[in-house]
Order: sequence, then C-alpha cells, then structure tokens
Amino acid sequence: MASATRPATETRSISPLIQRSAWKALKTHFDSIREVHLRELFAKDPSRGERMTVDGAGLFLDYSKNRITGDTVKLLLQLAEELGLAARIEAMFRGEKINVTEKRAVLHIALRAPKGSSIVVDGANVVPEVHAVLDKMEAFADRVRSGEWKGHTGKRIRNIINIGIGGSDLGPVMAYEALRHYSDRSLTFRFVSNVDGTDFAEAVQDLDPAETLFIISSKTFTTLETMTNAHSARDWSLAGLGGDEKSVAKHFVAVSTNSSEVAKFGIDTANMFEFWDWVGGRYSMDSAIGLSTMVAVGPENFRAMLDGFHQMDEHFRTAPFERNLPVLIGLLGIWYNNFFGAHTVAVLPYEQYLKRFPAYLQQLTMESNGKHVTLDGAHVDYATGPIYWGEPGTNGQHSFYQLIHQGTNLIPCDFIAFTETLNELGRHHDMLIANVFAQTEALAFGKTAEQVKSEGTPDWLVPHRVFEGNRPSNTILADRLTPQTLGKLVALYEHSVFTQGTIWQINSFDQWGVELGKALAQRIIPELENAVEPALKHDSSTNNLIRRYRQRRQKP
Ligand code: G6Q
Repeated sequence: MASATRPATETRSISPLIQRSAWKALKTHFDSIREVHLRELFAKDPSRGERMTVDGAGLFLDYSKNRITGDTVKLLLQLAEELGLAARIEAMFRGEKINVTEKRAVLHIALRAPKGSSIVVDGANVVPEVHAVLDKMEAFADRVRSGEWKGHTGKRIRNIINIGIGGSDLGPVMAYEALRHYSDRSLTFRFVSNVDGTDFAEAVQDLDPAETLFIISSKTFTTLETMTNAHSARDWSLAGLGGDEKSVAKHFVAVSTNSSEVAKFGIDTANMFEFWDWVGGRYSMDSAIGLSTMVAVGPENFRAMLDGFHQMDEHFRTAPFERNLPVLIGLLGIWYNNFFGAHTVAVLPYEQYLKRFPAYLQQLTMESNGKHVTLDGAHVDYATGPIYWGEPGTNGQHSFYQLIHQGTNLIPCDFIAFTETLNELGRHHDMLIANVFAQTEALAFGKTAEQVKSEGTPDWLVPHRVFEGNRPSNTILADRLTPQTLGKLVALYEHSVFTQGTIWQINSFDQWGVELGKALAQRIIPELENAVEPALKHDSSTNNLIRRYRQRRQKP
C-alpha cells in the first residue's frame, strides 16, 4: 500500500526533464530535422540501412527508417545518461525498491535468473524460491500432460481453463497462442477473464467437468472478475461431479500470493503455486502465472522461454546503450512521443501466432507508463506513455494501414517478422515477408506526385494517389518463433518500457488507475441487486441509468 509520507528518492534532486540540457539540445536538433524527409536522409547517407542496425540476444533491429540522424541518436543517448539510466537498471537488478508508491522491489528479472545466481530482497536470496516454484510447476505439468493427474471420477484431464484477468490473463493467453505450435494438441486450453458470464458459459459449453481442470490465477485472490468466475466454475464443476466437495481438490489449482484466500476458496494450498509481491501482474507471465503455458508446451519449452528472457535481460544490462535494443527502441519512442507529438505506436507482428501480442503489449506499455506524475509526485509537463495498438499482418493492411500511409497522424510502427515460418506452405512465407519489407519501404519513401503522374494518372486524381512517405518504422527480425524467441521479444518490450519510464521519471510499476476500477463497481452492485428501490446518491445521469436498468432488467 502507498504510504502517506513521500518516499525519499534520489530523483527528488533531479531537475525537471524539459529543463535538462540534453532535452533542450534535442529540442533544438528536432527543429532542424522535423521537415527532413527519409528520402533525403537515405540519399545523403546511403549506408544507413546497414549501419543503423543492431543484433542483440539473437534479435535483429533495423532502425534506419526512423526520422533520425547519427546526432539524434547521440543526443538521445546523452539524455539517457543524464537521467541515470545505467544506475536505474542496476537498481532494478539489485532488487532495490524502485516501485516507490508500493514500496516494492521490481524483480521480474529474478523469475528467469539461472539457478545458482543470487538476487537479494529484504535480506533473502529469492532465486532458490523461484526455482523451487518452477520445479513444483514442472512436476504438476508433467502429471497433467502424462495423464497421471486424474479428475474426481478417475478420468484424465483433457481441458485446462485459466481463470484470471489483466496480468493474470493477457500473458497466459498471448503465450498460449504464440507457442501453440509447441503445445500438446490432445489438451484443450481456454482462458476466461471477463465478468460477463458469456465468457465463462462459452468456454465450458462443450466440455465435460470430469475432464476439466481450472487454474485460478490471481495475485491477490480477491479480484472481482476472477473470483466471480472462479465461483461459477466451482458451481459448474460440482454440479457435473455430483456435488462432492472433495472433487475441488482434483479440479482446481491456484496461482497466487494469498494462501489464506486460496484456502478459504477450498483449494488445497498444496496445489497452490506461489509468486511474490515483487512481480507486477503485467510482468508475471514467466512466473507461476504461466502455469497454463507450461502445461501446454511442457517444462522444457517453458524453461527455454525463461532462457530467452534472461538473454535479453543480460543484453539490456550489459550492452553499450548505442547497441542496446531495448534502450534504442525506448529512446526512439521518446523521440516521436515527445518531440514529434505522436500519440500512438502501432505494433505489427507478421506472424499469425503473435495475434495476441499487441493486446499483451497494450497492458505492458500503457499500464506501466500511463502516468501523470513523476516519482516525487509533481505533475509532468510533457507527454508520457503513448497508446499502443496493432494487429497481425497482413490483415491490418486491408483496414487501418490506410490511415498510417495517408492520414494526418504520425504513427511510428514496429514491424516484427521471422525469417523462418513454423508452417511452410507453398509460397506463403515469402509473400508474407515481402509485405513487411514493402510496407516499411512505402511508409518511409512514399510516392511523389511526379511518380504518380508518370504512371499516367489523370491530374485530378494525382493528389489522392500521392503518398507523402516519411512515416517511420522499426523492423525487428528473428529467425523463428520459438519459446526462447518469445521470451526475448517480451523482455525487449519490458525493458524498453523501463527505459522510457526512467526518462519520464515516472513509476512504471504501480497501477492506481486499475485499483480504482476494482473499487468503483462495488458500490453500484447492491444498488442494481437490492430488492428494495435504493436511495441513489450519484449524479443524475448515473442515477437515471441505474433506475432504467432496474426497471428493464428481466431476471431469469
Ligand atoms: C497488472 C495489474 C492488473 C492485475 C489484474 C489481476 O499489472 O495489476 O492487470 O494483473 O487486476 O489482479 P490479480 O492477479 O490480483 O487478480
């Protein structure tokens, strides 16, 4: 919980961001470069396409199609230095309580620390605990996958349903979809998050309770949506298994930090997989929250994913900033957000298995950096986290890309692609990748009126067919979507969020806006459900909506 007194942090002595010399230098530099076209930048510096690239932890980044010069990069790196990025990274890795509003360490990096390493929080090395939970998860996953774990009636488990929301859902869903190729196809996986009963009803409508195991994933084990769904799951399971309370132990396991609430629900705490308050929800897919992932793809693949995360952690911690992928991506984001005034970033994975990756990144980026005050509570006088959105390619090309190409908003894009496909099928993959390269080229260079005219376009149509270009993009290329690559990709964005949060001097690790949502509905629920007309004390709009709902609602 937040303390009423302000925490003492070294950041209080830091002067406001926009008064820093690197910021001012960037502003001056921006004024000189804002109108320069990527066509000109490439014409003047034909080798930038080879030079402005970085290989890091096995991921390749081409950042040459950004509206930058070597000077821009130098100034952005200077900004990172002035804001003490290196020291902040070390503080995170050392387990310092950098989540100052909740007085917590921020140690998702410990979740993938190799056995034998040491990260100390409150005097204790947490790495052995992490590995003990991983071993417990592994034993459980093996039992379910082999059929040794039986349901109440003796049937083997064939369906696994993760119930959770936010950080306890988006990571597991994204990872399951991303790694489906590696999953055990004899098992069915579903994910229930929404308190809308349709989510649960549709997830179980064709399943046999005797073959269905629920993983209730909730850090707090008090979240309204998750607990409502968990109780409905319990009712559904019990109804299908003859009402024997003993069946709960065979059909429910929990992932939580709250053992007393887990026990209250009726789950044997021997079947509880623990994690810790130093893991934020949106940073938890590689903790026990990833139990469904491990059951789906097996312990070996899960550990390979952790290794991928760790490789990117090491890259982030040790690579010089000018060759550091998360740092460069983070700083380029600052460049567009704060200097060009771009409000959004499009994430465009050209890989069907990454179809939930943009949704996952939305939480990671926007919950982390959607903040309006600095670490010491001062209102920011600059923009913080932009809006992230996206869809897998090539689908987006047939809808919203129009606006990216010819609209009036500047939308920097991250294209993500793989040189190998997991499903070789005729010429599909070459076509897919041709689209990635063609899009980044078209966005950068566009099509001039002269080019359009030379194609025989009538004069009146020319303006409509002109592409201004100068739309920036990053291209991230990896060899193949493996569990390890997925870990690297997620860690890449985790650390780029960290880089940006450091520059903006905000706390990327609390989420008071989410906490508010958890409390708000509680007051209205009884007003909707009371048999007696309640005395309403909201504004006239809310009062009226509640009354209308009560009048029109036809209870079953
Ligand atoms: C993540 C957020 C939030 C959280 C959910 C679920 O960083 O805190 O999305 O993960 O609200 O919370 P529980 O896991 O406690 O149910």
